[in-house]
Amino acid sequence: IDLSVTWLGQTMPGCLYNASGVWCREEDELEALHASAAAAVITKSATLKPRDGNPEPRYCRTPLGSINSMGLPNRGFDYYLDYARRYRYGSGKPLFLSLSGLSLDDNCAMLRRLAEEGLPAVPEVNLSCPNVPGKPQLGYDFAATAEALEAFDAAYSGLYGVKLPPYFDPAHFAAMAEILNRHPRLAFVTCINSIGNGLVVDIDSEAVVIKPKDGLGGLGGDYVLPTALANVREFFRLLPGKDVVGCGGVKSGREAFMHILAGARAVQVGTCLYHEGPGAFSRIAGELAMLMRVKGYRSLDAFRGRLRTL
Ligand code: RRO
Repeated sequence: IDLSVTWLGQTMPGCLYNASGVWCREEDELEALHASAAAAVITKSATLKPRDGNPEPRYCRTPLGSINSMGLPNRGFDYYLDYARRYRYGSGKPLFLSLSGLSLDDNCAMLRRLAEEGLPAVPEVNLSCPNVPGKPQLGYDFAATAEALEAFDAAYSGLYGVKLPPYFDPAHFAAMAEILNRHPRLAFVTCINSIGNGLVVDIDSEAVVIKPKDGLGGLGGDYVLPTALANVREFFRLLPGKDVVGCGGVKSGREAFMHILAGARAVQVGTCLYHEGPGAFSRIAGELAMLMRVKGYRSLDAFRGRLRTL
């Protein structure tokens, strides 16, 4: 069974890697991902300057997934750029750099720095952080997203991707797709970031479970799988010639299969990785290969995007 994926002008050894934010803030975590069965590595969303993030508790596991309001804690762009300079690209595992500037200027400054270095690392610009108080998610402001993509094109000359928030209405899928399709070097979209500003309530304490924003935070895990699949399938249909990376609710080979059937080129793992650690990648890849064997599929191309309708 062949789980390899060819995209962005290269072939990676599998289809699974981490969702940005999980197991990727520190170099030792990134190295553990690289040493695992993950097929690629993406760094924690970087801001120009290092950030401590929001007050704790800011992450909570729940029976159906997770809620977080980390608030973009990260080592700052220079730290991840330095990691990218030393990264072993020859391993065949691509390195993605997630960028989440606090302003359009910051995002463009990071993209220009990356372009100057001429590294093979690929930027995934995060248009969907739900957790910085006072900063709305860029991906829900269509005019601002259109303006941002124009500026990214001017700042960066290579292929790049964006991390999108979940959308919930066909009119929004269509409007965002029309904007994304104006940009040929926008090679992929990652769907989805966490479902923003959910509220988890603990009955015993009669309280919220995380401190920032009076308990509001981004949902991940089982809560988000159907929303993630809808976003993957709709953008797969609406963005011909671009790739869709599936992210949301993947905890076994079954959900990875669903994402690929819906059109995903590659699949990211967030909440499950947070709870299980990098050993999750070999387990999920083995389960996916077993499911494919039972179904008679020998490659991902044999079923990608072939989801049937009734
Ligand atoms: O750091 C965070 O709070 C965070 C970010 Br930047 C993001 O994009 N998605 C998320 O769930 N948390």
